[in-house]
Amino acid sequence: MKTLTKIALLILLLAHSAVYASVCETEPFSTPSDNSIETLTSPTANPITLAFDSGARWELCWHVDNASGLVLSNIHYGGPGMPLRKIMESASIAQVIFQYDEDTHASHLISEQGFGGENWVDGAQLCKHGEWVAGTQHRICQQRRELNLLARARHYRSLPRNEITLHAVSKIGLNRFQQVWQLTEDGELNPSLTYSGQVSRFTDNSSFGVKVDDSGLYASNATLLVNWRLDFNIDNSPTNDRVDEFNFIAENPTDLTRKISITEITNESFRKINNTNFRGWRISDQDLSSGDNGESSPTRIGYFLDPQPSGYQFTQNDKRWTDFDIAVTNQKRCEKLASGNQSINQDCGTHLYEFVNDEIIEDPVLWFSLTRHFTPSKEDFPAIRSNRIGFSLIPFDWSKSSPFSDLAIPVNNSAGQSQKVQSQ
Ligand SMILES: [Ca+2]
Ligand SMILES: [Ca+2]
Ligand SMILES: [Ca+2]
Repeated sequence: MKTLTKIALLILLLAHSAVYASVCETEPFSTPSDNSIETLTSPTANPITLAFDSGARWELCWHVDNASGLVLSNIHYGGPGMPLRKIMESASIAQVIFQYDEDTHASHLISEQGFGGENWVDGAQLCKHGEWVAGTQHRICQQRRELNLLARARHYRSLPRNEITLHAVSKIGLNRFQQVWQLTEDGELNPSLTYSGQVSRFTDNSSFGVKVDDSGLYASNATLLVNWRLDFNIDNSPTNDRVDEFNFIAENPTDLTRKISITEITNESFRKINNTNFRGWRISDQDLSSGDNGESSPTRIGYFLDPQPSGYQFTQNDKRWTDFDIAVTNQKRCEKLASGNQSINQDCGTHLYEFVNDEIIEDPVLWFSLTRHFTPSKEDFPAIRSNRIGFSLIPFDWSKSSPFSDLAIPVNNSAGQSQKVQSQ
């Protein structure tokens, strides 16, 4: 009976994979226009399955866009014994703003230069600890590693938690940018960008740089803002997704307990982080509950955006969207870049401040920014040490109990042997 069930499951999975592969044939993320970044051929999305021994797996598509570099699309996750469920339509970097402390002008790297095209690095030396994943036009690097523990209990062997990371590198001048997407076994998705390279800018003003040699000049400090565009589409039903802001409020400073305040964001808006209230944002499907008593349960399947690493602010007079940490917009196909959007879509708005115009949100898109200030150091000179900027997207009420609990292995102390727990 068990064998028959396994065969039926295998057939279902194979049928699903066949359907899934064709879903990757999506249209290009950005369309070439007269003043666009040079486009030779349209990118084609490539399917990829990332499977863990536990049965958990991710399925998604990837392609290289001239502006954003690596773009993930049609992202699905399923825990052990759980069906694959769609999470996002697409996820990508929507802008990287780079500014030296002494400059008044900032470079908008994604719209002005792009992470794809000539700046994409397909070099063989970049996947030393992983394996290449070949696409139709480019390849990316995939790495696996054990993180921490999924489950630990007395008399049970600890269950390790694994992750698979996708890596893509772009170079602009002497600056090196590595996009990393960490996809964990238990459904967490952690986007990040690592900046490194070589010092290429010096100043004679000690207020704006660091002394790294005897030249009398200072290696310049700079600020980097990264904005990610996350078009959630939970369970492949985009118009019933909603965004809520969470605040954890202590009524007075000496309180050890905090009340949760949840407010729906119904119209396009900008929001800021609030470290005091541990503010975060959840996107969830209004009709989908993981419990059997879905009708009475107030919780819905979703993802929580934890902005905890945020803490710096990038301020520019003419780019007011950078004053905020997150924007929520109603999905529009032509709104792809947080600024300089007209370089790839001429008939669309230019930047986020134009996209956010109080529309009612039917199909939400999150735009999340993180900013870091960095200073070169004498120890690393002439290199710039790696600066990682990243955050977490955490599954929220995705299942009514841990899908990993049946996988724990009890240890038989007397015989010193172990035996797998049968879940059936
Ligand atoms: Ca939905
Ligand atoms: Ca709008
Ligand atoms: Ca959406």
